[in-house]
Amino acid sequence: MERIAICPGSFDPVTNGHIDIITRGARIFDKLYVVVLNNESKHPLFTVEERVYLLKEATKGIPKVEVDSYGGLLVDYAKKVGAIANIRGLRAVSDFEYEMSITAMNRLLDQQLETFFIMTRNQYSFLSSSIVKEVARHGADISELVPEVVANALRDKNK
Ligand code: COD
Repeated sequence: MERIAICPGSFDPVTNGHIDIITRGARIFDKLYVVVLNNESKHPLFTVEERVYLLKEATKGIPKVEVDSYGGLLVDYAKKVGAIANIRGLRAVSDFEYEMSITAMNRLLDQQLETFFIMTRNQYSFLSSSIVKEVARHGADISELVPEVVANALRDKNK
């Protein structure tokens, strides 16, 4: 049986921290669906279509990865693609509380789906989409923090 996982997020936009989690997650499973979902508490800079495009470009070279988007619940998407696992990244203690609450909610909605956490690499522990957007808005060099296609897209947005 194929072991399928999902890696959900806002990905607004995808950063090198996300790419690291996606690469490491894809090594463990037979197939990894990276899926752009809606986070009610965030106001995205990029449209869903733009985020999917950037993710597709940035994950081109990573085997077993497919990029998608979904307008509903994470657990429903997992069922739709036959996933047994949900991969999330952890940076700091500050991520933990939030991750605990969404993991508990997802477990309430679906007892079968298991959530796995992959610890960030040291060099990405401070990295978030919000920080990247903020510094890019002020014209700082973000080329070490995001895939090239994202750096270009941010430059275009801030023109
Ligand atoms: N290093 C390691 N991991 C990282 C890094 C980094 N530098 N940066 C981000 N990550 C991890 C995050 O911890 C997260 O696990 C993942 O990458 C994606 O991050 P984001 O910020 O793009 O995505 P989120 O946290 O906004 O995603 C939230 C969801 C969209 C998954 C959530 O809102 C959701 O499930 N929405 C659908 C509706 C639903 O089902 N709701 C019920 C559950 S609350």
